[in-house]
Amino acid sequence: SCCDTYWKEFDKSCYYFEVSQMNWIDARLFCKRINSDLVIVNSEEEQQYLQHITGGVFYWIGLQRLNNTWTWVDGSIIKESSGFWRENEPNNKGGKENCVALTFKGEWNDAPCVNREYQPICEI
Ligand code: 2F8
Ligand code: CA
Repeated sequence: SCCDTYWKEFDKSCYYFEVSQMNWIDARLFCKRINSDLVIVNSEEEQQYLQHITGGVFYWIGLQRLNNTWTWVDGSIIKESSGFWRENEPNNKGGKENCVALTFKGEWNDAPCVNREYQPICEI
């Protein structure tokens, strides 16, 4: 167990589940201030780990739509079809849903990057 106090370990990563809510931009800054970034979900196993631990709470993850492309905070991109989306998502409701959150069941939803406050999950 290499993770610092208050961090949780899974498959060589450490995760910090922050309890205060903020918009996606501030969530990313929050993670950076503690030497991490918003979580990148690289596998079904990681998705399931997050899904188990986050039940009932909405959290930001490190995925955003940039130039119509789903882009992780490390710059890597994914096909929309490879995500763990909630049914009928992403729907870009209102035309401004460019950031991604885990819903209360841990599935992904596109949501507005500002004027919407969820808790950050940071990963190192
Ligand atoms: O029904 C799904 C829909 O729910 C909300 O809109 C009513 C979400 N809005 C926000 O999170 C701001 C939508 O993103 C979501 O698609
Ligand atoms: Ca949506």
